[in-house]
Amino acid sequence: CDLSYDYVKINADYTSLIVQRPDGGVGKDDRVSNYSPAFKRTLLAEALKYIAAFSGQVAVIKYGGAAMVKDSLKAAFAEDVTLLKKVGLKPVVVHGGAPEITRTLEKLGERSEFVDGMRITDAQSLPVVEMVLTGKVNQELVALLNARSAGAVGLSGKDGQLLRARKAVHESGRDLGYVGEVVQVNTQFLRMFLDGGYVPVISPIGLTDDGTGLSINADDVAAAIAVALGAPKLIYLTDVAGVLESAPDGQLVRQLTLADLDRRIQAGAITGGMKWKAWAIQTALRGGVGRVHVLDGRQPHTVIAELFTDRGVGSLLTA
Ligand code: X2W
Repeated sequence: CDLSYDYVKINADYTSLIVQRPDGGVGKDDRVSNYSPAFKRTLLAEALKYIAAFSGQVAVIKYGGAAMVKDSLKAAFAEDVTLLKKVGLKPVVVHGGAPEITRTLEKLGERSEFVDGMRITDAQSLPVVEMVLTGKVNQELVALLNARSAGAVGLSGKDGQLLRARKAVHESGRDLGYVGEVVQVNTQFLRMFLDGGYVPVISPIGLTDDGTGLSINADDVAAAIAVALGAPKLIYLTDVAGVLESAPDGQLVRQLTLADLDRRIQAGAITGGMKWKAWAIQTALRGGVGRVHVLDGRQPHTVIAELFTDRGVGSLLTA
């Protein structure tokens, strides 16, 4: 069933799909009633097989990009996370928020400068970064999840010393300001929520030993948490279809290994924001995370479509 538009939801009567057309309009597709019983059985059998296999597993999900901007995509993401939790997985959500930080800083008359995807963060901008991430983005997502009774708990890396951090040093020697890297994840604290049936929603702010807050790239935080928890799964929602043969619009690479990824990085085939993500993925795979999924966050419900079907919808990376 290859629909040329975004699937939104099945009608209450289960005979049609509410769909979003490429022009953004919402319409109805009655073809669903024509899908063969064999197709429906196959899809259901696939989904149930994966649901059974994943029960009890931790899945760390990095939420970012377009999925954080458009209301319908935000709602679809919240539905997916809630569903994962309800079928027995233990989702941990790490969110970004770089575009919103940039916009807020601009309103305050500050321009953002990035070095290798890291925002140079001075003493004036750090409270703005925290305000947007922990105060706004985090709490909005917690509210969306809990409107669906997901049991979401908003945390920054400061809470319970969840993310112990140190100042990051850039290879060029350039001072990035209040930018950090993860030194240690308090997994005991996180497990407390997971064991209690809650969904941790984490803002990427770390804390140094002397109590200084540091801003950390959210892709890195997601990888560090997945490694520390021994999570079998790490999922990145991005603004591209997945890993592509060639940027920006090459064929989607459905499966690749860590060695393939290493080769692509060395060949300079991975550029822009994806470079940072690629390093985080290397860290995760080397750290024992079994499967890393790179998904298109511009489409609704890619998380469940990837996890619960044989073919998946994005790129799957394994060690
Ligand atoms: C990031 C934190 C947010 C983030 C920043 O200030 O933008 C650093 O760059 P995305 O949306 O996942 O990029 N921190 C040091 O990583 O957001």
